[in-house]
Amino acid sequence: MQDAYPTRRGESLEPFPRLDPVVHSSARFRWHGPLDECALSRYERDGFLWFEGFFGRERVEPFFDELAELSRDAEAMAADHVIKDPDSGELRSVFSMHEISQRFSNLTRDPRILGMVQQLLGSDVYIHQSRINDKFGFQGRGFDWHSDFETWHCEDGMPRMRAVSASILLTENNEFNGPLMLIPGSHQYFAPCVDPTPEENWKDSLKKQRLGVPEKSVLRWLANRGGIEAPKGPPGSLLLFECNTLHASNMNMSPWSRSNLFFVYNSIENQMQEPFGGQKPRPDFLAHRTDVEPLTMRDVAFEPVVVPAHKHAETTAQARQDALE
Ligand code: 6CS
Ligand code: FE
Repeated sequence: MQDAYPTRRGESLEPFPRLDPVVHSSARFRWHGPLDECALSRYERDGFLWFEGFFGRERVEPFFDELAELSRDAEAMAADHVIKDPDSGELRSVFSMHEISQRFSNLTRDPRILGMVQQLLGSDVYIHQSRINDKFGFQGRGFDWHSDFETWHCEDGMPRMRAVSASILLTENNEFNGPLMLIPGSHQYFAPCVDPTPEENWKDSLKKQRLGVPEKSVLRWLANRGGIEAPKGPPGSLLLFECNTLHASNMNMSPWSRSNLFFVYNSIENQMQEPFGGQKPRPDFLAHRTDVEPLTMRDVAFEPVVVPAHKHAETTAQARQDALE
């Protein structure tokens, strides 16, 4: 089979410009969504859009509480889709939250988020993967540089770059607790990786990623062109990022936890095939491939978006207060 995005072939391959559009415009979706032309072209240029305070803090608190409840449930914590830190045993990621919880499922169909995602992907969409990444105070480990698309293409068989991640902050992200870092413009290139993927790589990679990290010379070249940005803000802030945008995060050196929720939306026209790396497909909780249905907007009245005028010092103080309670 011809592979548009060869990677992990055991040899060093040059990066090359992406073969897919960034905004997959279609007349039906392009002109009927919340994003204006200015936002669409910013996304096209940078590979992400940041909305500080998109939801109010009180709107996302129940999601964090539900996660805290889950972490106290020994049986739930033993499930395959719950990933723990190999050193501390603390929660690192929980996958498939939208299948476990109605509250999370409803949020995937929030009309404002879904409206933007459909506009970017130019079609109906479904959830390819959902997860919470948790970094506890003083110990939460980081994630090395990677493009999610590179993994999803190689390990799950995602054919083209036509997916977008929505990351909703459940706790404040600040410069101390390991916020996500992105390389603006990096989504314009596909950076093939070298080492081949062993079977069941996901059992290790979700704890500590070794494969799927581009070569340092390529990372240097892309970061020198686009710089590095780390959006920071209060709980309820939203980051939309293109599936091929390179990102990473540092360890959490602060006492405050950093919890981010991710919904990965994929175009209904870009469903999984056989993994391009040649291994067995990963489980459905990592890459949804069975009974895929397009999402429909949640049938509720629009809740007004209240954007509080948070100042950084106030939110940091609030995070400190939350940690003490
Ligand atoms: O293996 C995966 O699907 C993923 N791994 C990383 C490091 N980021 C995105 C995704 O959850
Ligand atoms: Fe990632």
